[in-house]
Amino acid sequence: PLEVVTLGEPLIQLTPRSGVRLADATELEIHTAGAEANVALAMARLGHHVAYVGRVGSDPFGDRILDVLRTAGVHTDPVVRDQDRPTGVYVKDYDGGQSRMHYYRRGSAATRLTFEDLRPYLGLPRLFHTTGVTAALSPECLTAVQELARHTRTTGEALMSFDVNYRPALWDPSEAGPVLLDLARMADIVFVGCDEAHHLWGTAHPQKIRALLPQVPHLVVKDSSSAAYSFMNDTTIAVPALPTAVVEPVGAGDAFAAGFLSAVLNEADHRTALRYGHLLASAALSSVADQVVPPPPTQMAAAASVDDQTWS
Ligand code: KDG
Repeated sequence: PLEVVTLGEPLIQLTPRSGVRLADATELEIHTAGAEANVALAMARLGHHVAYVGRVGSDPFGDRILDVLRTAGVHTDPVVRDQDRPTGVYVKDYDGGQSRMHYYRRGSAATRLTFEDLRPYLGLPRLFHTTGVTAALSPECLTAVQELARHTRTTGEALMSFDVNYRPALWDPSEAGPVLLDLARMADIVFVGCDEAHHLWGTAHPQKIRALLPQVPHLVVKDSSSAAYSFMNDTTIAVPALPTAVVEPVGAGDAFAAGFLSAVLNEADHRTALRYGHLLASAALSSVADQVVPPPPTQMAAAASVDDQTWS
């Protein structure tokens, strides 16, 4: 049976060779990306039954994305192929040692996403997952995310997982702040980074972020490389991040969400869920690709079950 449905815009990612500036590059590698697609792939690779809802163009980039998702075992039947609009693209630049993202996605196929695209899957999964990236793409996309949140809230038939995922290139904090706060308040599981909470809501303090989202059944606050906090009812748990030599950070948040949600679906406790998140984030940080190849489930389980001293 279907466990997870993710909603979003899958992207083609073009990347120069590591360390080469885009302005000097003569070759670009092609990868697939997109926050929700990254979560879908990682969860399918962890053995979950996952479906992806989104839109791509009727172009070779769209073919490629569907091929990558299907090869990983993600169901893609309701992905709409738009005849007129292209698949979204982003280009990663290595400038001065830092990677920067340049979007070529305005007016892409996915900007026409609607709640109707989700219709074939209503009532089926245990969990829906989407992010603030999708909410930022167009008024139609924002409505689709809001309707999904309302649907899960009123029917109670599935959990809604929402990663705040603020992208400054897509909208200003003054516009995004209240919209993303409202969406987070409607979700059952929320992921937010301290840095993005600071940009959006003026606080990077985990307890103060909790005070903004007091009713969220399961709030996860990530303090970049130091720790992640889980707030559930009156309980707070903090788990330190794994020391990792960072090759490239993009995709680590999606990997964290995938690991955490996998543990939730397996009915693991919070500490284990945070550890699964860190384990996958660490794998993503160690690679230039946005999409993570998780360690085999038995290895994950063994790594997550060590005692506190061994973990930190
Ligand atoms: O979280 C990683 C994503 O940021 C990346 O894959 C591209 O989806 C993307 C976005 O919109 O930024």
